[in-house]
Amino acid sequence: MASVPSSTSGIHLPDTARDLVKILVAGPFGVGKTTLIDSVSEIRPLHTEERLSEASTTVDDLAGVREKSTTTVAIDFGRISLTGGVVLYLFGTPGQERFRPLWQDISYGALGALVLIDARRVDASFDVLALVEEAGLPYAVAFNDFPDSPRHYTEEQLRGALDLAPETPMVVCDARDRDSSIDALLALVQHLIDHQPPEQSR
Ligand SMILES: Nc1nc2c(ncn2[C@@H]2O[C@H](COP(=O)(O)OP(=O)(O)OP(=O)(O)O)[C@@H](O)[C@H]2O)c(=O)[nH]1
Ligand SMILES: [Mg+2]
Repeated sequence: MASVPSSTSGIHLPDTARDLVKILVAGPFGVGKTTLIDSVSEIRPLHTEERLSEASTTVDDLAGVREKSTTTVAIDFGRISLTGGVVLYLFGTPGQERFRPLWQDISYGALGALVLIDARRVDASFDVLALVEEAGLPYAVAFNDFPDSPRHYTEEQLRGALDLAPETPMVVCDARDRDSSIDALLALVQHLIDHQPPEQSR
């Protein structure tokens, strides 16, 4: 199982880098994608944040994310090196529907996706899950834990609500916490290793 070396800093790739993997961090508006990439990236992350304006309130659904003041308008980008020479290049997708035309370009060449979910508004994730499935990307889902997230649902109920395949990893994370976010990415990496197509198996 991959893990993270104790020291991962600096802009240069470690000499041990062997497998460079593009990963999408996807999810609906305001679920914590930018926050997760910020918390795990060993390089200064690239963000394309713009302030939410009055004008956007008629276009963007702010339900559940009232306190949000900025939004990603193109991509987030970060990098994290794991042990065993695996380096993840993290591409955060914009959450808002009006930026969907960017999706095909951003997802090009990705090996998998970590789909962040907000348990307070699970239905907001359906579009993104459909996009990831249409793209044929293997994925893991991570419930980003907000203080008022409902805690009474069973794993079975959550899997049922999202219509997840039994093998799809489902974890809970706190996108603000590096270790917790890395654990979510590791669940995805393990899934990719376990389900890689036969021709890529070594
Ligand atoms: N309590 C709590 N707040 C969080 C967590 N993750 C993100 N936030 C807050 O939620 C807000 C949304 O986070 P972002 O990271 O901007 O969300 P996003 O998915 O990138 O949003 P868009 O790019 O606009 O789609 C921010 O104010 C974060 O500080 C979390 O795990 N717990
Ligand atoms: Mg964002």
